[in-house]
Amino acid sequence: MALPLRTSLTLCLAPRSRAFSVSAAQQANSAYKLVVVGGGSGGCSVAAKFAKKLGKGKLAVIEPAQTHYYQPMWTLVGGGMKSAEQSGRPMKDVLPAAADWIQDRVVSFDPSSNKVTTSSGDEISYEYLVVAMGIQINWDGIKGLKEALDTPGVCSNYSPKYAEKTYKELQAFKEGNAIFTFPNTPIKCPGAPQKIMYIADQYFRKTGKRDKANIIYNTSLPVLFGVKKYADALWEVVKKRDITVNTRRCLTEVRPDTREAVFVNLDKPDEQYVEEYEMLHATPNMSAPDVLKSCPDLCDAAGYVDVSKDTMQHNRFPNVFAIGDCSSLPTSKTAAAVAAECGILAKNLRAVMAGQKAQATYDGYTSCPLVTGYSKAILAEFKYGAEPLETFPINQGKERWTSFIMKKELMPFLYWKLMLNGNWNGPRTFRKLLHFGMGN
Ligand code: FAD
Ligand code: UQ1
Repeated sequence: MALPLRTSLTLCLAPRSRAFSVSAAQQANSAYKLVVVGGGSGGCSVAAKFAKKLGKGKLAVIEPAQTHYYQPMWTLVGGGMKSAEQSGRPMKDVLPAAADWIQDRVVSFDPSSNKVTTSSGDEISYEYLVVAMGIQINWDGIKGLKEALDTPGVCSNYSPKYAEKTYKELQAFKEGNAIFTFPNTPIKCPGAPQKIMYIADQYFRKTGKRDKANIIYNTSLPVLFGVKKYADALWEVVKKRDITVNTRRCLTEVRPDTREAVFVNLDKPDEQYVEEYEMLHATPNMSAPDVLKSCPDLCDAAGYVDVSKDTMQHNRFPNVFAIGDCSSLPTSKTAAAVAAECGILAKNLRAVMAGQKAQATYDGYTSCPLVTGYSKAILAEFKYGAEPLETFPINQGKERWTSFIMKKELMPFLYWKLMLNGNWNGPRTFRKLLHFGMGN
C-alpha cells in the first residue's frame, strides 16, 4: 500500500540509527550477499538502497575513513562561505545501520574468486560487489606542490585542510599574480578549479584589492569548459572580469622558496614559463586508485573499473558494478552524476540478483553549479556527448542568484537528507514535470 506523502517524507527525513564498525577480524572470511567498497557519495547511497531489504549481516561497506565529507562544499569553504567542519559528518552517522561497516582499506581484488582483501589481511567474500572508491589524489604528482601547500601563498580546495587555507590566502593577498591551475589528468568536478577563481575575483573587488591583482587561469585543457554552451558563457565572464586564461598550460613545478610556479605549453613541450605568484590555487593530479590499477582484470587501460557505460555492470564480471569517480563511465565525475547513477545501478543490481538482465540505462547525466562569485552561479547540466540536459525551463547558461542559492543551501540538504539515505536519484522526474509538453 502506498504511504501518504507526509508519512513517507517523514520517513525519508527522520534521523537514522547509527552504523557501528565491525572489525575486519570479526568478519574475516565471512561471505556477504553484497560488499560495497568505499563509503563516500556513491558507496553510502548504494548501501542505503540495499541495507534494509537485505537485512543484518548481508551487506558490508568497507571504508577506512572516520569522516564522510560533502566535497562540493569545499569550493564554498575556500571562499569563506562555509567551514570545513560543516562539510564533514562522522562516517558512523551516514552509513546505514543495517550494514556492517568494516573500517579498513581494500588492498586487493580477486574478482575470479569473488573476494577482496583488506589491509589487515582479512578476506571478505561476496556474491555481488559494488566498487565506489572514488578517484585518487596524487599530491606528489606535481614537483614541489606537496611541500608548497604548507608555505605561504599556496592552497587547494581539493582537501578540507587546504580549502580553509584558500580563504586565508584570499585574506592575506596584497598584490601580484593570483594563479589558478587545472592539471593534465582527469579530475573530479572539472568546474571546481575555476569556480574558486571567480570567487577570488569577487573577494578582491569587495576588499578593494582587485586593481592590484593579476588573475590568471592556466589550464591543461584546450577549452575553458567541456560543454560549448557553458564554455561560451564562461568566456563572457572572464572577459568581463579581466581574467587571463591560458589553455594547454600545465603546472609542472612549484618553487615555494622563490614563490615561482613553472608551467609547460602542452602543445610545445620545449616552451616553459616561470611565473611568480602571490597566491597559487593548485588542482592536484588525480588518477584511478593504485589498488584498482593493480587488478587489470577489473579495469580499463587507465585503471578505472571497466563497466558498461549504460548499465554500470562490469564488462567481464556480471556480479560486479561500479559507481562514481572510480568507474570508467565516460562522464564528468561529480556527486550529481553519482546521484543519477545510483538509481540505475540499484535497478540493475536488483534485476541481476533476481536472475534477470540489467536493462536500465544511464544517460550520462552530470551537473556542475559553476559558482561565479558570492551570489551567482551558472547551473551546468549535461549528459553523454557533452549535450546540455537542463532541469529548469530557463536559460541555465546565465549567471543566476537562484542557481547559487540552490548550490549553497539546497544541495547540502538534498545530499545529507535524501541522497545518502538512498532517496535521491537526480532531478530526472522534476525535469520531466517542468518540461511537460515542451518536447524535452
Ligand atoms: P568519494 O565520495 O570520493 O568516495 C570514495 C570513498 O572511497 C572515500 O570515502 C574513500 O575513503 C573510500 N576509499 C578509497 N580507497 C579505498 C580503499 N582502498 N578501500 C575502501 N575504501 C576506499 N560534485 C558535484 O556534484 N557538484 C559540485 O559542485 C562538486 N564540487 C566539488 C568540489 C571539490 C573541491 C571537490 C573535491 C569535489 C567536488 N564534487 C562536486 C565532486 C564530488 O565530490 C565527487 O564526484 C563525488 O564525491 C564522487 O563520489 P564517489 O563515491 O565516487 O567518491
Ligand atoms: C544534484 O543532484 C547533486 O547531487 C546531490 C548535486 O551534488 C551536489 C548538484 O550539485 C546538483 C546540481 C544536482 C542536480 C539537482 C538539481 C535539482 C538540478
